[in-house]
Amino acid sequence: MRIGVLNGPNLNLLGRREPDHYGTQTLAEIEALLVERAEASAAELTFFQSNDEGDIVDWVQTNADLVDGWLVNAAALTHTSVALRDALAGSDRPFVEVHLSNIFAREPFRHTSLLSDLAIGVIAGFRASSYLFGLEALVRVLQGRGEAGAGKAE
Ligand code: CA2
Repeated sequence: MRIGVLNGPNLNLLGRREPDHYGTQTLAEIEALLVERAEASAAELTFFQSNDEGDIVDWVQTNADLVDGWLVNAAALTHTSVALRDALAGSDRPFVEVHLSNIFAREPFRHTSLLSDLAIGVIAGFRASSYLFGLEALVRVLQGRGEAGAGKAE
């Protein structure tokens, strides 16, 4: 099983600023935790982070046929990007949307996600653990062991 792990703009800065919202772990540390967890499920992870919306859309298009599903923290693009929404929908692969912070406890503009109704599920607010919970949920669904809301991208 292969899973694409996508991180959007500014997440390369994790661990250096805004720990109250995003925790203290760096993106590299979170990726290492995910690799460790994925090994137990015999899942292979492919990581990508970019600050560029076009590069992210290109990466989804290029990898769609190579992965079974996506773990997505689109960061600010969550709230703005029809292009990423369309790319994920077009990939025909299920995805779990994750957020470090609880976006519903923050500014109103973060309460709207252009991705959530396509996702098989959404996990927000558990800092780095959101990724681990998201991976666990995605693996269970891909293995046919878990139930999920019918994500329209599936
Ligand atoms: O809570 C999340 O995971 C977010 O996706 C993070 C995004 C934010 O725009 C979303 O509303 C919620 C922002 C990521 C920015 O990350 C930084 C990390 C350290 C320093 C500055 C920004």
